[in-house]
Parts: sequence; structure tokens; C-alpha cells
Amino acid sequence: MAEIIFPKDFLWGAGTSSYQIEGAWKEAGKGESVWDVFSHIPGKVDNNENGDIACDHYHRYEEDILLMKELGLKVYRFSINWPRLFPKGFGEPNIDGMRFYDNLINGLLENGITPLVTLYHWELPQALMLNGGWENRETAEVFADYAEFCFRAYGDRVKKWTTFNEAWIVAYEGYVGKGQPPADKRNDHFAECMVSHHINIAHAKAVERFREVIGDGEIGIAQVIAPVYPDEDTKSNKAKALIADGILNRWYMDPLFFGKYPEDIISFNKQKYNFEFKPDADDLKFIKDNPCDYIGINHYSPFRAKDNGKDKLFDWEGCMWGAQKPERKYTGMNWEIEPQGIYDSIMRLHKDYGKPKLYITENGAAFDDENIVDGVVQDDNRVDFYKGYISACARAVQEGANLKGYIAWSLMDNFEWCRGYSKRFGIVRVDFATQKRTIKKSGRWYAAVIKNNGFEI
Ligand code: GCO
Repeated sequence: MAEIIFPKDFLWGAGTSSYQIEGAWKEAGKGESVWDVFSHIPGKVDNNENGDIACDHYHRYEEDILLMKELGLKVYRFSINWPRLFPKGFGEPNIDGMRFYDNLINGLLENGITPLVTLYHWELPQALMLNGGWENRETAEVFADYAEFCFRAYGDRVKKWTTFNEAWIVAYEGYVGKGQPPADKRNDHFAECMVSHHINIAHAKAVERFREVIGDGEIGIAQVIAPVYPDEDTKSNKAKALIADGILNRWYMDPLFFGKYPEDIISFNKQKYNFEFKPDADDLKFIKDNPCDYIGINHYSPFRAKDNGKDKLFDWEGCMWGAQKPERKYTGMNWEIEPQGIYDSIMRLHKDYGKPKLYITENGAAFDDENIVDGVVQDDNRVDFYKGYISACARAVQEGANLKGYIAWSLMDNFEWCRGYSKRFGIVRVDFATQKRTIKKSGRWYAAVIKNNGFEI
């Protein structure tokens, strides 16, 4: 038996995002987000499901706060639905929407739970998408105004903020893949670059406003961070892995820390897609000169790059490029279970980017959850997943990484984007027919981890 113990001030939490849990998509003055529109297009989501009701958290947030309290969460990560506050993205705020987040924040604080607020978990107001979305540079300025509004409205009580969730998903899935709105174009790698750049500008502008408006507190960004291992150790697999790593990780970290985009990816795009991405030097300086306080790591699985001789670098469906192997284990998303991946992600940021402050802002697993005894999901597979990954985090902390907290994904089963309700990530089960919540075995286990600040394996 070994004991895994974390530093005293380690922040334990669980996360959600607004579209995935709130529901009330048309209520109380809320405007449409791109996901409201996208999920209603037939064929975009498995079984044509949508987030119209989701976990009905908009009406049940008080009950949900009590659940969080029962679990002993120190921090709760959630996102603000931008068009709930500003139906068209800017202009007059919607008072009912403001009140909802006021009540949620107050309820959390009354129960001793620290709110960690994400400003953008993919709920772009549809009105802004019709105006070019993130391809239009103006969106960055509108975002900064929305961010400032939130700092002024809630910053007296909310001290922990995240600007964006997973810029890579917004840029890549929206403009090359098909899993994010607008998903009306294919293989537009130039748009992918533009969108990521405008998000970086928006992020830096929000950080700048944060420093002006809020004296204390911290602000960061949550990104997908994952190592890309060559599937087998061949020269050509290694070469693909390096490019994939550049597109996935370095493209998002280098501008924030070094004020530049990786040269190898710029030339890769030039060679392969025939465009040269040359952002303004002032933009890059601005991004670098407004550093945030921490990087949030959203990590689930490593990637395996395999040279399949084809042009297409990514086969995101199935979340990997290498073939599944019998000796590897996978979650219900077919994502590989490999705790070394989270360790490598943490240490990589630590070493390559000057020991930044880090949080794990998302980590967790979907499983079928079929073994239910007396109403309680016996999800030993999820417990094992968490044991492995949290132990790997502990190892990184021991080796000096500045990792300050861990946020499990997710507090409860919810709308898993294009997979609808078929994939359950919660440590709390939601029966979507009745909206009944029941803490899973993994939730009980996690509550004990929080209480003891560690566990035995
Ligand atoms: C993401 C999002 C979450 C997902 C989770 C599981 O990483 O895609 O931040 O909203 O639900 O990651 O896929």
C-alpha cells in the first residue's frame, strides 16, 4: 500500500459547462448560442439530441449545490452562457440571466465552495456567428467587453476565472473537423489558424481588462494538452508525431509564452496547404505582454501518431491516429487510458514553458455505467481511472511541478456535445427522464480523496 498525499492547499473540484447542463435554452430572455442552432440541425448530434433541457440545472442549481457540498468540493468550475447575459453578444444585459449567475455564485459561497468561472465554453452568441464568428477579428473586442462586464458584475465574489475552454477544439473542429459550429466548411486550415489567433487576442484583451478591473484573483486559460506518442517507434511516425504535437500543443502555448507561432507548423501549412500565416507582430507582442496567471490542462488521453501514408494528418473520430491495440485500455469514448499522458503533459509545460502555475481543469472518463446496485452506479472502472491519473499528478507534484489543483470532469452526467446523452462522464448519475441525481461509487471515492487530501493504493 502506498499513500498518495497532496499539499495542504491543493484545490479539489469538479466541472461542468453551461450548454451541457443548464437547459432553459429559450427562457428568461436568453439569446441563441451557436450550439442551440447547431444541435437542432438534423444529423449533427447522435440521436438528434440537444441541450434544450440537459440536466435542467437552470432550475435545479440549488439542489446541485447541495450535491457539491455533500461531495466536499472545494472548487466548482462552471461556465457562463454568453447569450444568456447578452442575447446578441453585446448591448443591454439580460437581467434575468445576470440574476441566475448571481444566485449560483452566492449559493456556492454560502456553502463554502469557491467558484471558478469559465467565460467561454463554446457558447458563442449566434448573432456573432452570423457576423463572422471567430474569423472576424471584431469578435475579440466584443468578447473583451463581455468579459469586463462579468468581472464588474461578479468579480467582487469570483476570484478565479478562465477565459477560454479549448481553443484548439473551437478552431480545429469548427473549421476542419465537423464537431463544432459552424462546421459548414471542410479542411479550411487557414480559418483554423485565424480563429485560434483571434481567440488569443480575445484572451489577452480579457486578461488586460481583468488587471484593470480586479485587483486580486487569478485568470487563466484551459487548453487541451496531450502528448503525441509515435504509435510505433519508426522515423516516419516520429515525424508525424512532432507535427501533430505542434498543431495541438505548441500552436496554443508558444504565442502565450513566447509571442510566436511554431515555425515548423507555419512551414508545414505553407507546404501542404499553400498559405503563409503571418500575424501582425504587434498582435503577437500584445498576446505575450498580457500573460495570464495559470494554464488549465484539459487532459483525457495521449495521442498516437501513425504514418498511414495518407494526406490527412488527423483522424479525430476515435480520438487517435494509431490503431487500437489489445494491450491498451480504452474508455467508453474509445479514448486510451494511459496515466503517463497526464504526467507528461504537466511536466512538459513545466519544463518547456518556465514552470507556470497549473491546474488540471478537466480529467475524467465516460463508461457505460451498466452495473447499478440499489440505484448506485458501481463504476469501479472510473475509480481505477481516477486512481491512475491522480497518482500520476501526485508524481508530477513531487517532482516540482507547480500544479495547484485538480478538477474532475464531470460533476454529473450531461450533454456530451456530438455524442448527446449516450456518453456519461459524471461522478453523479443523472436519470434524464426524471432528473434524479445519485452519487456514483466514484463520487463517494472522490469525496474521500478530497476529505483526506489523498488516498491509498
Ligand atoms: C471537452 C470539453 C468538455 C467535454 C469533455 C469530455 O474537453 O471537450 O471541455 O465539455 O464534455 O472534454 O469530452
